[in-house]
Amino acid sequence: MFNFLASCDFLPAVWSGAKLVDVLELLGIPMFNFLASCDFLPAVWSEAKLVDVLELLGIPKLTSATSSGEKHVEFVSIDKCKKASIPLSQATNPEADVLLAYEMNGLPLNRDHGYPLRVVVPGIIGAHSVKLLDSVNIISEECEVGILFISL
Ligand SMILES: Nc1nc2c(c(=O)[nH]1)N[C@H]1C(S)=C(S)[C@@H](COP(=O)(O)O)O[C@H]1N2
Ligand SMILES: [Mo]
Repeated sequence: MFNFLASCDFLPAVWSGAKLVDVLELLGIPMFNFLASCDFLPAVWSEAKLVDVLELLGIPKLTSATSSGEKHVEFVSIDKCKKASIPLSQATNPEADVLLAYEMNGLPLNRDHGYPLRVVVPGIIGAHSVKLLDSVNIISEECEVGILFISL
């Protein structure tokens, strides 16, 4: 056991390195301005909630399967390069807050962030948040998260 643990690299690590904040200070970049110019900070979205859109289309809140047995919601990008799916139960759960967003921080989405419309799925890896959204499909089997070609 001792040797096994010693050879693992998924245990908490002790790093040697410089702190980003110190490097920025040395370069004379005040941290506040640096942060203010970043767009990887939490964003404020203008959006429709996917749960409400699905409800308008006849799929009620907290549905885990349709009458014909579909259990997943698939998102496909305009260029067809990107697709991903989430469980229907998540898509129809108001507390899961899955968004169809058209503005970020009060401005229309730029191309990099998915103009004209993108999905935002909180709580799971970004690959599910399909940008440049083209279609939303109700499907039977979970779709493979796919970058079919290099997109953004
Ligand atoms: N159309 C499209 N959507 C996409 C991607 C992509 O390559 N193409 N990348 C995904 C991945 S892997 C991530 S992490 C997020 C990043 O989006 P953001 O940084 O603009 O929020 O977008 C997702 N949506
Ligand atoms: Mo990603």
